[in-house]
Amino acid sequence: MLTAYNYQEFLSSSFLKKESNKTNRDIMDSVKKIIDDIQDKGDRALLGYIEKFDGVIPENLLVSREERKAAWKLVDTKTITALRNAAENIKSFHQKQLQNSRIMQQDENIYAGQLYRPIERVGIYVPGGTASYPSSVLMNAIPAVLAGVENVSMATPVRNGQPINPVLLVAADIVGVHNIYKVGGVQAIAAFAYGTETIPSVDKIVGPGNAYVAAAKALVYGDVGIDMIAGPSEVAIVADESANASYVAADLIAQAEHDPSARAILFSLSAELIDRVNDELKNQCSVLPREEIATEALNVNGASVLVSDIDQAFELCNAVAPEHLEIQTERPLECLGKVKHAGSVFLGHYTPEALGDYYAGPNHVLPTSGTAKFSSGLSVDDFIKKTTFLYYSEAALKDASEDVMQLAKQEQLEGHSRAIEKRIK
Ligand code: HSO
Ligand code: ZN
Repeated sequence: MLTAYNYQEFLSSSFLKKESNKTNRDIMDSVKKIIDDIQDKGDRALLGYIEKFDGVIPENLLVSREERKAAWKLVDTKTITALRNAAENIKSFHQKQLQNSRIMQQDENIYAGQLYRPIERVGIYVPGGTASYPSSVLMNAIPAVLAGVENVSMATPVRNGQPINPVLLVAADIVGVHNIYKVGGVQAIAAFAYGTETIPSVDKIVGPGNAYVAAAKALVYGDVGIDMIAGPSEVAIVADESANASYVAADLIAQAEHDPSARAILFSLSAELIDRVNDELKNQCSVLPREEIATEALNVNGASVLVSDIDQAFELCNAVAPEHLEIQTERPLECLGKVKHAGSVFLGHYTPEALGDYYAGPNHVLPTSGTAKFSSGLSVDDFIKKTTFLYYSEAALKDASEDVMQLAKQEQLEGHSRAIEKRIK
């Protein structure tokens, strides 16, 4: 099931090649046309695209209070409890990410520092179809609300007049999403970016989506902020002889069932473990509701790499910079220092990624496709801006004046120099 590699083979495998965004580029033209249209014509264009792509124009784009209230009656109490408990865990983890504004330099003549201020308006995109996850509502909205965002809106498509999944609406209520709009795809991103008569614009758009949504986010970036352009989900597992093959296989499958292009990589110190994991994969996939998706992902994008020692495992793993990294070894905490690049790390035999996907506290919106080399998972920081401030007394300005005027003259900006000079005379 998993394609077998050794150290050398893996180094030259496709897992370590940068993927181009070519498919995105191919669809850019059509996506740009929709965005331009909505920017120009507002609701009139927006409603036209909703009809074209989703079949029916909802009577009201804004989900009403009554619809949100009614959703609670359609969701069983176990699910509500689980969502509430998950939300509590996620809140308490993200709460500790908050930082106060600070003065970083201070004497009687000079002070300087940073003001931390929330973004005012955020739009969360929630896809329709099979990747429409209530857990993603929690993961995107909680850090925004904690950061102090005044208005958190959400957009999700309504296909052919079908009602929105009530669990999404309940999740949105639990975390305090203010407005929910029945619009999806490129239309939703354009409306959030530029605003229409019924959908106010936001300052930042977050949330996953298909290739069209990703292309739309890339196009509006700069006019508004975006979180990231997410690729297919991936997991890497570093395992030694102490690992349980059935747990390892289960976690590879949990990733693989997301998407046929999901990646699952096992770095193993034991050849025997690889054999046992492959047997387990076969057995466990055969009784999985999403067998077809998982099997395809594992066959096409699944890998096992036999490594000679733990350092070799981490060398390769850091080269992949996986979105999720599980360390199923005897002393996992001792390996944490070897991790250079990964979105989120899961330590030990009883910490499956699924725990983090839903519940434990850390965010599940994470950098994919090797982007963990330069970026981080979603946190309250994504909803905060840092504004620097500065105060100089007359005496302090005098002290600095000669250097500043010299540098201004170097750049031939005499006006700058005089702005100093006027004050020190
Ligand atoms: N593993 C996904 C998140 C998710 N899993 C949502 C289940 N629901 C990407 O990190
Ligand atoms: Zn998942």
